[in-house]
Amino acid sequence: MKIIHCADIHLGSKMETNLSKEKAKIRKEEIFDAFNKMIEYASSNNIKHIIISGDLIDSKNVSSTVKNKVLKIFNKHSDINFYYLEGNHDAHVLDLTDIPSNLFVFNSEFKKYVIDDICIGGICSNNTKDINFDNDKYNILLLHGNVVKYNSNEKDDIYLPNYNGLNINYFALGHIHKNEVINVSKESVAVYSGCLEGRGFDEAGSKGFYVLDINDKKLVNLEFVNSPIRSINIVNVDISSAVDSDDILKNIKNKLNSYSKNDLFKVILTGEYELEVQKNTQRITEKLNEEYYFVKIEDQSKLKINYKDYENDISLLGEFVRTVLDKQDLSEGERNKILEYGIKALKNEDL
Ligand SMILES: [Mn+2]
Repeated sequence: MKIIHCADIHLGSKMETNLSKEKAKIRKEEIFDAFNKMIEYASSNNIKHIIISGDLIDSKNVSSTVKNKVLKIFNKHSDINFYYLEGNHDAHVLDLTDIPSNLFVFNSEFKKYVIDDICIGGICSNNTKDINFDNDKYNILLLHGNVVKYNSNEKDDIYLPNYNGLNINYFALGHIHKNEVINVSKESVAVYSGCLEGRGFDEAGSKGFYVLDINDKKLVNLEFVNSPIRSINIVNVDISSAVDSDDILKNIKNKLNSYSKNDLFKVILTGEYELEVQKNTQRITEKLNEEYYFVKIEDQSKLKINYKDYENDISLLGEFVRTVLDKQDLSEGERNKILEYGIKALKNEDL
């Protein structure tokens, strides 16, 4: 039997960091699209059970339109069962007095549902004392929190050795937005599905859900389906060889060539550039945004200065460079900017 495991969808999330109001609105819809796309995947692959390990909804402050839209999705797919654990963002957000019959909710008390030889249980806390699984089933436990290396009393911390002996075969985890598989023992695995769609550059990389294939009480296959509507990418571009701004733009475009124009990018400029390179990151950003859905540039490149050239230079330029290099309270970025502008000004070059 196949089961989907997802988490941290954050429906209703505002998506306003980085993006314009119009784009944020579209991205907000696209989070729903990603959720619907996963359910479509389930439908077309005849998968009847979907686990949602918390933070389905972004916050308790989402509009009732968002909440109704979520319930409508469950109602629409009445042939699929949804096992939903409330997370730290969406505790008590859905009105549980009138929920669809195919939605099974876990909150503060341990509950479990049996499907043939598989049992799906869940609890909102790291309290283990009420967890009771039979040892003749393949047992899945939904939890929402941080897997930690040392035992801790923090309510969001999950210390896996505390679950030893409870017959758990699959920890369906949520809370960490990056997908990860943690091998616990020969019979047990802990899995973070990560979120379905990256919401910012701290959520770059592959995004999607896991498909568990359980046969005869064994996990015979675990597949990650990477399926974001738009992927979020952080791309390093070394500009050391660039001779001017157009050249930098060309270097970036070459690097972005292998990605979709519909994606979001943070381009990090690295390397050392010559003083003569007129690096206009604002213009480069504008040009890239004409072609790609969203690009922002983080400039970590450095002005190439041969400090030896100025060591014994008694000119004003030499004095200036030495003074700036001696200033201990400047950050690397500030130092570069001051050196660049100062040297150009003193050499009568365009700023
Ligand atoms: Mn969370």
